[in-house]
Amino acid sequence: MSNFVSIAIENGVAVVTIDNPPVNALSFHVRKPLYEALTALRDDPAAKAIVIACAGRTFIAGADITEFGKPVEQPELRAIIALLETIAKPTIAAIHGTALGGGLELALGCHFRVAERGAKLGLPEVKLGLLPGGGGTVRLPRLVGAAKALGMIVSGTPISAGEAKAAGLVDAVFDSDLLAEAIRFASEMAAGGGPLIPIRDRNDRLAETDIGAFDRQATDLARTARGLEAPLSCAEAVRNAIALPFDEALAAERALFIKLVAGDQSRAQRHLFFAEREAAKVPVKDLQRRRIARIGIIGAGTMGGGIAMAFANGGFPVTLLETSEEALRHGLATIEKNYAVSVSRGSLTEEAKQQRLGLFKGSTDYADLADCDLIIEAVFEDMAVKKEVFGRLDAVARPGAILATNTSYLDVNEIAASTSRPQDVLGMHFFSPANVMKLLEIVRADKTAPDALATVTDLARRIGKVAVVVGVCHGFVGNRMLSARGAENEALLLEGATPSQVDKAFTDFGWPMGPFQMGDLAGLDIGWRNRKARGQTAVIADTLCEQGRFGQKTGRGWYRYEGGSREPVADPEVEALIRAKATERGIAPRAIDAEEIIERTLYPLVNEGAKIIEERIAARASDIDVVWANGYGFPVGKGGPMFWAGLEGAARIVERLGYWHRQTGRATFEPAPVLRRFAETGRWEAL
Ligand code: T1G
Repeated sequence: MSNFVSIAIENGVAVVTIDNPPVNALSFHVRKPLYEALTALRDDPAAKAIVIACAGRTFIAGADITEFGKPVEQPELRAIIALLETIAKPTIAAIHGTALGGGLELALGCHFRVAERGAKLGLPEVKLGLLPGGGGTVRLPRLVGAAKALGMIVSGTPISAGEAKAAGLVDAVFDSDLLAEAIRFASEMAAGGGPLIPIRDRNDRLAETDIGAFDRQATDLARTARGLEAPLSCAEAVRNAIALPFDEALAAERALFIKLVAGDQSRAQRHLFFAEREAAKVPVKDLQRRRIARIGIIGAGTMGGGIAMAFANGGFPVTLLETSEEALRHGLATIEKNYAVSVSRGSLTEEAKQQRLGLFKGSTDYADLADCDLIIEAVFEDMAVKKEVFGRLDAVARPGAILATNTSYLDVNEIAASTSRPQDVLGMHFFSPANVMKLLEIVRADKTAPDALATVTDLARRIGKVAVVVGVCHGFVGNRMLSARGAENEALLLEGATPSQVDKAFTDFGWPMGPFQMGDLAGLDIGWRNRKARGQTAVIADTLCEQGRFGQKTGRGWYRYEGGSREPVADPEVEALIRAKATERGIAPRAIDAEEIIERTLYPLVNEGAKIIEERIAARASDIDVVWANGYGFPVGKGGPMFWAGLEGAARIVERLGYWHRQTGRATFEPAPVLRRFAETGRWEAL
């Protein structure tokens, strides 16, 4: 057969094994021999039943995403599934690991699906800006019902083998020895397991559909799309499965897929898929990782507690250190309360909660950190305090332990210099809430050892984080660019825009919320404290803080929040304050449109990213996209600021930045050389 597909027939059962590491993607070099194997077995009397299985760690994880955008090589996946449905002998998919996308669609072409207990099954195409293009939107509803199928396809979230069995997606779940059990199942089916009805011919589950409920569900899901086309197309395709004959619905699915796969949004989301994986790769090859068994966290406040939970969630024992028994007790109580909330919401079992709480050990004595392999401080954001902590760590931590600071902008080189082991020191900048937010900026200091960096980068994935290695500068990548994005915010208000207009320009762009609503959510006092520490002012925000208007937590900030609601309401008092400050500065208000707001906020964002590439603070432009898509809500359908610069047109960005630079003289608008180079070559690269 081929290196990627093999056949073995034993006791009348043919086993077709796919072996295409690392995830058995349905690349062309798999599809062709697979099609040939199934054609041969369809006509081979020695084969009474056919099992499709995979070697390696997982069943087929989908179509080969690297093939999208290139000429399609026959046979396509759809032809293989159509062939499967002509086979008049039992066909069984034996699923382990993850059956995703085209992998699950291939399994839906079989008469039966069996899975190992730990397997997961899903159609995550929507996360790539696509919809299932191998018949999944038409077959899955016929097996599990339209409502369940709609939820799975629009969310893209896989389900467990147990849930799949309960939903009718798999016919049997085995605790061990999947292949032997699958062969046994196939023999039973061949011996007389009842009629072999392809899913395309099963309509009973569809007939049960409550169309009104379905349409309400689809409408609710559409609200979460936030400008993304794929979720809407997914819902339309499943609706077609209900309303149209099978082949018409299949053709409609194909048309929707062709449109999405060629669109900018899917290109952007596929860019982010590979960018996240690229960001996690440390350039130094064959590095021995350090052994990490126990984690030490210094500080049990909001950040320290969240970081501790992130590691406990990943199964790591955690020693949590505080300065006093009272602070420690409060920190541990907060962690327990957070887990209790997850249990009450049904996202965590009581057993899992107890198991995770069992991983915590509290202490107020630094000596108790001596057996920790990675120690992360999350103490007050003050250099003197950080240096004192690292000085004490240097004295108690075992040789080779990695010492990490959670600082969000302080100089990690300076912190490392306060120890005798700078090679073991790096930054791990988590984003609050640290047990939820996926982004982790790993700060590579000048003397950080490559193996320490690689160890922490691998560890990040084990606790479900998206890691990006960044260099040392004020604010690293994310916060530094956030400052550039916000530099014009008050100028826009003084010149005539309202907070609501600015925020609407952002949400219309696809952001979850705009800068002023975000400030009210985070608390305006945080920025106020940082500005005072750095001797900076913000004429309007400082006045709001002086009036005690810190945002949602005080019921008033840029907006009013009535009766404890989180819904922002425009506040005439704030608009009067803005006008008064403008009048003091002789600024006459003028109409400011959304295009100008985007030019004066997001173009400087891109420009700062170009400077970060120039200074080698980020190794790749795509790393910057990963930071912004995972840590700051940049719309995934636009691929991150640097990918979006290509969509927007870099030459236009350069020209408009130049205009605003001439208008205002402000440095954030001066086009960076790397940006100019990108406009000329289409490539982001340091000069
Ligand atoms: N195609 C090509 N490469 C893939 C791939 C895929 N589908 N999935 C993973 N890789 C690469 C990945 O880039 C990385 O490469 C390596 O495999 C390990 O991946 C017609 C249209 C399966 C849960 O969306 O979710 O089917 O960096 O680091 O953490 O309807 O990979 O080593 O060079 O992520 O163990 C739908 C995508 C496709 C699933 C494993 N399927 N993959 O996670 O490993 S579209 C998906 C994943 C489709 C049909 C439609 C995960 C994983 P490198 P990894 P992991």
